[in-house]
Amino acid sequence: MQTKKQNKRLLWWSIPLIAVLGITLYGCPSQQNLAGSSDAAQKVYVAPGEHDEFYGLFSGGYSGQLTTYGLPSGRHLYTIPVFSQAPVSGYGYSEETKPMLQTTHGFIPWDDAHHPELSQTDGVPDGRWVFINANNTPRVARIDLGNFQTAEIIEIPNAAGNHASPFVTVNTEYISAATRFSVPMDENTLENEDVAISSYAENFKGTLSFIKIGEEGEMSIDFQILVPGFNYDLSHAGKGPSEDWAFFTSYNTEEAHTLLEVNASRNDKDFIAAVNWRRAAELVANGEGREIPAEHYRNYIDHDEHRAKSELIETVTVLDPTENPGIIYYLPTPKSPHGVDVDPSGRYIVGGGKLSSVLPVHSFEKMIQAIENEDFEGEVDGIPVLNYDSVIQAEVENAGIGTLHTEFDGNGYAYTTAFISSEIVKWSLETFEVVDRIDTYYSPGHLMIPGGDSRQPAGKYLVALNKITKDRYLPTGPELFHSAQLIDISGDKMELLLDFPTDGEPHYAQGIAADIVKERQVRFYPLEENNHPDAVKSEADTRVVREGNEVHVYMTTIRSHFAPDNIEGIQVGDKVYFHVTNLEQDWDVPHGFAMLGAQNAELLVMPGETRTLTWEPKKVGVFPFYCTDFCSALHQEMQGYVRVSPS
Ligand code: CUK
Ligand code: CUA
Repeated sequence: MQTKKQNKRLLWWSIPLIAVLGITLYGCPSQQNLAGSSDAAQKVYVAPGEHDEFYGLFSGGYSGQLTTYGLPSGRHLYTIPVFSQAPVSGYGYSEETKPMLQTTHGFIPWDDAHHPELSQTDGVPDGRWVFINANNTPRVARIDLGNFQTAEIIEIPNAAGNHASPFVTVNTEYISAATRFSVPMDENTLENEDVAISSYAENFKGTLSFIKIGEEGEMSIDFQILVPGFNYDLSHAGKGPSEDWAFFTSYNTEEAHTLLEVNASRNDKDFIAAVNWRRAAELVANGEGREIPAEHYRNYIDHDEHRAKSELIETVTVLDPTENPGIIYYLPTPKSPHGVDVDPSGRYIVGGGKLSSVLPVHSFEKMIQAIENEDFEGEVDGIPVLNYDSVIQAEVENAGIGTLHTEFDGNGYAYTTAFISSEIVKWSLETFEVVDRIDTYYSPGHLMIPGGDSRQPAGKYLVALNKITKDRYLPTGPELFHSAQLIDISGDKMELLLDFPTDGEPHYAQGIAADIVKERQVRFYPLEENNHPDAVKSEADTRVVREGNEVHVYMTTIRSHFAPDNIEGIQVGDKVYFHVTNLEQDWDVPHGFAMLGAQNAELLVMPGETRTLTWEPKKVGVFPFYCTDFCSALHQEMQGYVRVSPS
């Protein structure tokens, strides 16, 4: 999926396609659904004080964050800052969190986050972490679901745009990444080169990356596979029989570099790349592949010091398929596929044919046979292309127009979004026939069933993540929040239950039973475990220290005062560091810190943590600071002054 604007363009030029197919655009936008019955209301009602059954973890798209909703209520619970600065908490502003946003392009305070993916154990979401990709400056983040905070971000070198990411293998051995845009790469170093864009076909290349996940979740790029200069779109790892494999869609196999909406839609078929990651990993472990210079940052929370640190990594290992046969094969797949989804049994690989009239379903078993029989219809840059007729299991007919993504209910059915015909289509994994369809409002991109891309879906609810909102809510000017729709899939017929607005542009989402995540929750950080070098553990230790032009204020907060609360001896031209330690040892008692004229944001300091805000006073006078979070009846009294004198 592209941006709203690009989608509308896709919609626009796809109209002739619809006519050609002789299918009318149904789901007329003005038609109302029957949701709103007391039955639907009953199903989404979560009484005051009660908890939702599922956590929904939604990507924020161009907000760069990850938002959390309760399901079935659709209540917005929390927003986790990931790739974008968040003034609300000081993420990306405080000295402790700034290193998270470090890249080889410098400090990047924004990105476009598309796909959250839960860690899995034995193919089932385990509630430890959720990963999410940065599409613009290629990165992947890991969020700890114990505290709902970003714990780590790794940059992906030799890539431009990271869209097909970060999908997990069955035991979270690896997560995937891939370049969305191919770029010119030097033959030996893979460094981006200064060449004519028209030399695309000759010079541009792509990479697929496999990021290894350690015991504690630490991320490292184990290897990259060099691939032809297509666009790589989505991925999913296999499971069960296919668990050693991962699948990536590619479009623009035409290798066009201009007006892709026409020039990259010429080929009858593009490819799903099937990668034997297990074999590739073994090759790398045995010393195969080439280690090349490829600087990239790994930013992580140092749990001892409770703050982020940046580490520059200098190399990466690259596997060239021509030198390492057997690690990658192409499955021809009709017309610019978008999503690629593997059913819970691991037997079927479903492509999303954006411009295709049928939904292609490949068979893993047939794929393995075709590889063994060398049943190839050709090769591209040394990568064998399997024979379409030999690997295809079924072409689902009448699955809607503009099919994008598929999830599964674990009861033998698949659900596919159709962007152009604006509907969700339910089909059988046995007969490959459509059994039900429901209109969505409007134009769904991804959909989500809790566990719906795992071995064990909870086939109760489905969330449609719609790209276009129009008239669904009270109008808010030209910009409307995107709309999610909750659909009951527990019966034979899908039933629309609820609309709820979302923040940013949620592309994909994940859902997980609330109990699994609830168990892991941290309520505060023990003060005795805070080894931040600028922490103070009691008011007796608070102090102001001058080092040349730098002034360090070691402060504490506790209901309802700062220590110290009056600070003198600051001069214009100083750089003041407020190191604020929250002494509270209780759940849900952060204190805030805001300084008049501070050039960045506030701080929101969690109980037991230390956060640092800098301030460069420009004027002489006495300036107040205060707590921004209503923490007690005397919150309004929680204030202080800084006196600034001439230098
Ligand atoms: S998505 Cu990223 S452009 Cu279909 Cu996974 Cu929307
Ligand atoms: Cu502390 Cu308000």
